[in-house]
This record gives sequence, structure tokens and C-alpha cells, in this order.
Amino acid sequence: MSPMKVRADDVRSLFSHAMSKMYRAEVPQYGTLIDLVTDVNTATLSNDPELERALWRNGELDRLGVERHGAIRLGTPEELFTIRRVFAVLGMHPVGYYDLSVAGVPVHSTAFRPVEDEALRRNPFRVFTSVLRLELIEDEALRKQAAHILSGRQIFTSRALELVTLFEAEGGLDQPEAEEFVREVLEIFRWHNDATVTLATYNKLHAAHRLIADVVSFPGPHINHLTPRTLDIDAVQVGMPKRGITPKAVIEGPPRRKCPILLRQTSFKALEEPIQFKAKDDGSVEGSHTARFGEIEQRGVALTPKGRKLYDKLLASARRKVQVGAAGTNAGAYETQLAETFKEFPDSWSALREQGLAYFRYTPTREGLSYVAQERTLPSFDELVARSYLHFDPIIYEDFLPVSAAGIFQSNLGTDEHQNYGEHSNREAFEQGLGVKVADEFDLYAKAQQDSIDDALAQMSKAAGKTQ
Ligand code: OOG
Ligand code: NI
Repeated sequence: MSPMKVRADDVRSLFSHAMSKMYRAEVPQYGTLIDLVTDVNTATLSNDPELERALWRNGELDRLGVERHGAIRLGTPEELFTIRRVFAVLGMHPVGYYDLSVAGVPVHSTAFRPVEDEALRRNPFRVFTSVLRLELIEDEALRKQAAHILSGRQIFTSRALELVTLFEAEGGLDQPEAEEFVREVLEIFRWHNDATVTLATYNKLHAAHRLIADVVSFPGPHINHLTPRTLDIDAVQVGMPKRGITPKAVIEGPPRRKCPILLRQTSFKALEEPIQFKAKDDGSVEGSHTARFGEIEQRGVALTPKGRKLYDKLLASARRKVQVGAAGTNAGAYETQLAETFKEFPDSWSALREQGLAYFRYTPTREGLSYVAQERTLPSFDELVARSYLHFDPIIYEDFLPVSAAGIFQSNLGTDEHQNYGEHSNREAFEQGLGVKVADEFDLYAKAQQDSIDDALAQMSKAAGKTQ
């Protein structure tokens, strides 16, 4: 790549910044949410200087306010194929496969995200990307009609496609091209208050599933939420109503813990927005649509397959015992049950590490390096950790959780809409549309952990005067 090319991380920063600006302008409640999150983060930091130092050490402090993720819903495998090429320009690659049909949502999804540690540090923005599974529409005539409507739309501007091709040919874009690319890409995600269908068609699609109407009735895949990071999600949940925002009934994911695991999320309800629907004689008729909302997230340590299995088991058990209704009934009982059930999940970094439940990044301590230099010997890995000659920090979970994602979708469907799709997940079809296989998130975390171990041990052997 020539030195004139802009690094993908910087194009992604331009992009996430532009998206944030657009969304704040279009969804004022989102601006209010951001203000609340900023206030909560400031208060949390001033009460916890240790946390502030840790964030500063990790270079996270100045990026605390930047959005962590957004979400879109696509209509066809062809759109998925092209969006992969678009996101590649932004240094975002598909990680993980999420089948939401098991939760009654007729989509399957991946997350386009930066993969390398350094890229995540520079700008962590990712996009949860779903594709409609038309085969799950039972009514054959409606299925055909939806497919026909989708086949007639082009969600990418021709200039965006030219710039993607240029990027692929040259391995990068220069600054003016990168800026133009971001402007063009913004068009893909913009809200359209004019539908491509009549109100009658919209209603039919809506009756099949609200998400089907959301995807099929519009010229493009509007970004449906953006999500900043909070340091105290419980405080934001409590603070929302005080600022006139209605939160979903419960926080998705694990309960509050001393050692946060995976991902906790909550959102505010989607807004009802006016839409012009097509009418005969080229006129239009006014209706409305709800799709756009705001979300917040708080992330914890990434779990190993063993840890994840335990998480899934405990979550399923809590959800079996207490079900939260659409209107939020039982929310308090659910939270109590969740906390109770998760007592079985070890809540200290050492226990999580020793039991192989979570991933950690290892670094040699100063004492460790001087010990091995003095003794000219390298103790075993376990001994190094036991004597605090190797320090370990949690590796943060960068992905999503299907049950939580379904909860976020559901809370924005208004009613307790819950179809039972008998279909199995269809990862092959998803990857075929995408044009590549999605990366396995566990492989990525395991590699980050192993790389840190190799690096730490190499430093230690060097200090011990050994060549490895
Ligand atoms: C995506 C919902 C999933 C998350 O954070 O889990 C999601 C959507 O509503 O399109 O964004
Ligand atoms: Ni989200």
C-alpha cells in the first residue's frame, strides 16, 4: 500500500463519526441518550480512579465516547455480498453467525468488525448486519412479491461501488477518495421517509412480520440504532426515564457482577415516524413506521467455549424460571432470578482464569523480568502466574449474543410478536451469499491469548539470557 493511502482504521473513524452525526441529527432522543451516557461515564470515573487509570493505560479513555456499534437489516444475499466489500474498505470483516429465527425473528446475521487488537483500539466500530430470510414467509404469494420488490432496488450508489472497486484494485484509497467514500456510504444507511410500496402492501408485509415490512418497504437498509459504551449500564437504565426516554424492560445478558463477562445491553423503544407510502395515480398517502432506536452496551471478558456453555446454561435456566412479558411484567423478578442463578458463575478473575472460563492477555511484570534476569532461569508458566511474574488482564468480548440480540429486536416489535419458525439455521446459505466464511470468534480470542503468552514468554526468556 502506498504511503498516500489512508489506513482502513482512519476511514472507519471518519465513517463512525459521520454516522453518529447523522443519527443524532435524525433521532434527537439518541442525542439525549448520548448526553446521559456521558454524564454516567464521567460520574463513574470520578468515583473510581482505579478504573480511570486502567482505561488510560489501555488507551481507552479518549475513545470512551465513540460509538461501539450500529445495526442494519438487508434484504438479499446479493446485498450481503456487496456490503462485505464495502465494509472491507472500512477495515471491518464478518465475525460470527447468529441465527435469530430460533427466537422468532426471520433473519440471520453476522457482525462486521475490526479484527486485530490494534484496529479495535483505534476505532472499535462494528455493524451487526442481518439478512432477511424470505424462505420463512409462509404465504407464497407474499414471499414472491417481497422477493420481487427487493430485486428491484439498488441500495448502493454507483460512486460507492466504483470506489470499492478502486480500493480492491489498489489496496487502499487516498484521502479525498476516502472522504468521498464515506459520504457515499452514508447514503446507504440514511433514513427514507418515502416507502417504495403502498400502504396496503406494507400492511400485508407487516402482518407477516414487522421486520419483513421494515426491510422490504424502503429504498435502503437504514441504520436502525447506534450504541455507545457505558461504564455503568444499570445507572443508564435507571436514568433514562428521568430524561424522558422509555427503556426496554430489562437489561439483556448477564447480571451485574464484580468481574463483568460478555456483554450487557439495553435500548430505548423505537420511535414511530411518519412515512409517505405510494398511492395510485403517483400520489402518496401518509402512514407511519417504527424502526429506529438507541442502545447502550457494557462489555466484559470474552468467555472460552467452556465459559460460554455455562453462561448459556445459566441464562436459559433463569429465563425458564421467570418470563418477562412484552409490557415489562416480571422485570424485577427476572433480575432477581438472574442474579441468583449466576451465583454459580465464578466471579473473580483468578477463578475465571484457573477454571478456563475466560480469555486473558498476559504481560511480564517488572518483578518477573528482574527475577528471571537474576536467577537466569525460567519457572513454569503456572509458577510465573502464581508468583505474579506474569500479569493477566481480561480480553474484552467484541461480539454479540444471539439471545440478547433477539431481546433487542423483540423489544422493538412493540407486541410480544413471537413466531415459531420451524426452520433450521442456514449458515451455509448465509456464507454463500456473503462470499466468504465468517471468522470464528473463539479462534480470534484464543489466538489473542496465545500470542500474548508467546510474547510474554519470549520477553522472559530473553531476560533470563536464554534463546528460545
Ligand atoms: C439488531 C439487533 C441486535 C445487538 O446489539 O444485539 C443488536 C437489529 O435490531 O437490527 O444490535
Ligand atoms: Ni445493537
